[in-house]
Amino acid sequence: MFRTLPIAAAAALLAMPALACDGFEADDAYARAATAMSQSGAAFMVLRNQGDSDCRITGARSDVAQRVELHTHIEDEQGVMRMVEIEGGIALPANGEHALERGGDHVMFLGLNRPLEQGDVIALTLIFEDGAEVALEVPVDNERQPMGHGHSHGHGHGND
Ligand SMILES: [Cu+2]
Repeated sequence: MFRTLPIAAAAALLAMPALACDGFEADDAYARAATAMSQSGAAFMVLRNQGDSDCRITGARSDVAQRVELHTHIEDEQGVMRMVEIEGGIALPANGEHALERGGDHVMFLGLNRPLEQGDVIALTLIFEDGAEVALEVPVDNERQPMGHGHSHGHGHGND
């Protein structure tokens, strides 16, 4: 009885069209680099899945950087925060959301092809597990302060 379950599941998958992440939406997206000389930058946004099925973002690309990775921060054994690639991508449960924010998960631009200048709009493509892609236009906002740090009266020293 149980032995037949995987086959039934596979058949059900085949019967369904390969749907993209239907209810996907990216809100409040912005990109930044710490300085005009930075070789890397990052993008932040709120990822929303308003659809009824789970989906997963497994990659991204952009013409602004040689490599684009999905990153998160972890604290290593020495208590130092490090950035690492998110294994398996970013899961977006049905009717759920996931924030990409400073100090947390983010889209990382490695090897910038050009500086991220205030007011620029960059193209960013998110790639889903099923191969579907969503193209976003992301404004560069180097002046944006991290959430939860209150209003800074200095000149931001971005360190992420
Ligand atoms: Cu990173």
